[in-house]
Amino acid sequence: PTTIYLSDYRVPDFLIDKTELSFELEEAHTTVNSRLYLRRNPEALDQSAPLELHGADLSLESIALDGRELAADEWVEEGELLRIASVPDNFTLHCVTRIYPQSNTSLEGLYKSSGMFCTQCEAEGFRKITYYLDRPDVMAEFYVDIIADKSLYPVLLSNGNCVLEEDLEFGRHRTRWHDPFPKPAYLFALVAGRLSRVSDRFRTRSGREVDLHIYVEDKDLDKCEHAMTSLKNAMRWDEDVYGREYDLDIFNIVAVDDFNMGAMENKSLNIFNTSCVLAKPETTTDAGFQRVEGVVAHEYFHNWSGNRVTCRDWFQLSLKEGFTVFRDAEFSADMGSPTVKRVEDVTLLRTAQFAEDAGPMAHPVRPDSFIEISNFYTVTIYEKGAEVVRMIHTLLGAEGFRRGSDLYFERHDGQAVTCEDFVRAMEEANGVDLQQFRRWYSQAGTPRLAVSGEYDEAAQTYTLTVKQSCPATPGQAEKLPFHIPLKVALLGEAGQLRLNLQGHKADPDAADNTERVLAVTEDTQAFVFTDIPERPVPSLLRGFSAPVRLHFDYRRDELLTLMAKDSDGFCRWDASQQLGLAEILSAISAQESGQAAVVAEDFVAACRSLLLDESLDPAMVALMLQLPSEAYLAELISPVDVQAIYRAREAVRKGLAHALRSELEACYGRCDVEEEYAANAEQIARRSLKNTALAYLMLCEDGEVYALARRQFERSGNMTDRLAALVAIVNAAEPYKGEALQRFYQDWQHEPLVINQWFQVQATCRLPGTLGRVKELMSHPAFDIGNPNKVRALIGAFCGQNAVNFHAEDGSGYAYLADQVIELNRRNPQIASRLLTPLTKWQKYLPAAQTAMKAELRRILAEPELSSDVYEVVSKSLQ
Ligand code: DPP
Ligand code: ZN
Repeated sequence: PTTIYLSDYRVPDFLIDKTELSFELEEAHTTVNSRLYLRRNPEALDQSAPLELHGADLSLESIALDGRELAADEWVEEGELLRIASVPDNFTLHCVTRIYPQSNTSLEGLYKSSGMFCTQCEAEGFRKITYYLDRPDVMAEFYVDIIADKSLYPVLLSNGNCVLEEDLEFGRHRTRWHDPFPKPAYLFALVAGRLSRVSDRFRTRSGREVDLHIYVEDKDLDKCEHAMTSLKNAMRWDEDVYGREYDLDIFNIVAVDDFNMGAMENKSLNIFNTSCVLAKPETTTDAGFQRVEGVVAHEYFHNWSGNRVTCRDWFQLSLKEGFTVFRDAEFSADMGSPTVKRVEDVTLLRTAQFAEDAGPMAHPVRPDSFIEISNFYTVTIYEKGAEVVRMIHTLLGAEGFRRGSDLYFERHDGQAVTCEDFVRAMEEANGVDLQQFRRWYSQAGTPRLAVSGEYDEAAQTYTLTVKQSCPATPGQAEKLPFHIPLKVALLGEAGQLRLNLQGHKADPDAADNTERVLAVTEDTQAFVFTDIPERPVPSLLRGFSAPVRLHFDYRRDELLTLMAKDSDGFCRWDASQQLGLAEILSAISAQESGQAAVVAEDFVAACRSLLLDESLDPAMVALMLQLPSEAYLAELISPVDVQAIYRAREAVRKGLAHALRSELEACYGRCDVEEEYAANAEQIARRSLKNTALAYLMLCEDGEVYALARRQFERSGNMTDRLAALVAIVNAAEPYKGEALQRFYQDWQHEPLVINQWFQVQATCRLPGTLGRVKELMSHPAFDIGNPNKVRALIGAFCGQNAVNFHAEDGSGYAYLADQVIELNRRNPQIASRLLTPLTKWQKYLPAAQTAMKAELRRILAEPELSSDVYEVVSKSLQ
């Protein structure tokens, strides 16, 4: 496998003005006719370069240039390139290739999923369909014919507008599609199948009537309403917030059961994993509803941030993904509870992304090199990329950011551009200098901020001293200081203090001047606030204003103050997490010295006030009551002793449950209201607190709480409550468990997405014996290793979300994962490589675990025919 470098980027030697494709879909194979209208790129360095087209797993039937069949010595095939040495400056190339979608298990290119044909071309899947310039800076207008049996495949879809429909002989039919917007091959899509649809309309701000369709299997027609509502909300939101309208008369979504990613933003023909589009209360949890809303919006927003303005090369992936995640996060915040959404996103970032940044696969938001681009659809590109865009938003303010995005879209519409182009538009629209800020794109690693505060009573000043540093990452030993927006407030007895920063004017944007964004740009910097009448408690990194690890040596009472009083929801929640961490750390010490863990009275009291305070948002109460996750603790504690962390965390949870039992019961009762299900913020919040209370109550381990869980399991009509009860039952020493799992299966065996939940509940069970059960489930008739959702629900969930069992001291979890990766390596390299993540973090664990994990990585590396996907991750992890 070879490494590809950003620094080697060259403009394409050839451009394609028009691409005509014709697909003849049959049961044994598919024939693809392609006619490419090519010309030399006047900007290419080498004006006599040969034509090199990408192609993979294709069987070429014929190739003709300007109508003349090429002789065998006029072209060569080398690896993934087909080279024609001598071509004119303008010509058409006609290729006929044969492909085998039925046996394509990689789910990349054209493949079959439960009876339907569909495609996934991002990033480099189009080359599995026909020979092409498969790179995002080659954009062509597409005309696509699809021919197939009409009774098996009555619906034939591609991008753009349908311009022809006709019946052919032998029961076949043809549709022709034209997409007027030039696009790179990765946005091409084709769907053929027996599908039903739900339709609606949307009228854009300028009066365009858009037909909206969601295509699903007949049995799923009752699960489309939420996606449709979300789509319309997203279309309106993009008009309101970004001034961006939809640009065609038709917008299609298709749901597919076998899909590597969540969804794909193909122009006007989005293809979705069923798990990200189907929803109804009986089968879908609140989290599922929110995921559908977020993903539908994300893919729709790509129409501007991704399709109209796309990426020059794959190193710029975050240009579209970071920006679009930021856009969908803001959308979800506006549709629901902004603070809850922020806390959830920060939680993901601080666990998964910080871990990635600290591990062997660490890479900048704009990577410098890769072996396999599919490995770079990461939390760094997506979530950290979104944080980088959010910081620009924080630095420029909402209006400044909008000026920047307007300029970006206007200047680059129809182009394939870079992260640099994005930053420059933001700069130029606002007359600011983001030179140092650009380091966020080029430097990997999570910056650390060590902050200290000093109050000078005589001078009435408060000085915050901020030191930044960033650990080395692979290939980047030294880091230069970042430009970090640090949002702060100072809490006094009676509320937030007015902020006068020495040497600075008052912040004109801050309405009451009690919150300020400090520009941290140097290694060490002091910020002096004047006229501070009392010793304040600093509220730091408000709203998580930068993706950094911040340390401030808070006293306990200060954390309790922040937890009870801070007006910033993120900081309030974060204070609760720091207090929870302290409890867990002290429980670990207690265990080491053979003592029982005791939860501190003041922490119990703080949690009690949360439970009793009915004025608080129940969703926030639920989040604050949840102790830092094992995954987050693994980021904070070194080395990671998985078993000790798990036992300590459980001991603290148990301590809280016993101390707060009556409050938890009362809270449960208050939240347990009979109402018609709605996926709105208010109801979701209530269910979230109710189920948090239930999980705690289960730790009291008696018949009364078990009865409560059973009752909830048996009576609830929505999947959120039903599944939460099932999780509680499965994780308890509850004899009813087998029966509950059985019932759940009986009730839902006809719903694959629900059965995925059923697999996941069992795979994430914390009790001993889980690996054995997971192995048994792999031969359950409902399991299918070819279906990525099933693999994620069972194998992925066990290895990624069940630390205490995956890290079993006998190494059985590691060996299991390696076996699965080896099995999936050939079948579906993307999924195999994705599954590997937990093994790559070996450096964090105790020596014995490290040895066992590395041994499994070596075993994988020794396999013959490793895919480039798996090879890259394993070899980098062992470096
Ligand atoms: N389908 C993926 C996403 O939308 C890749 N573009 O993020
Ligand atoms: Zn995306």
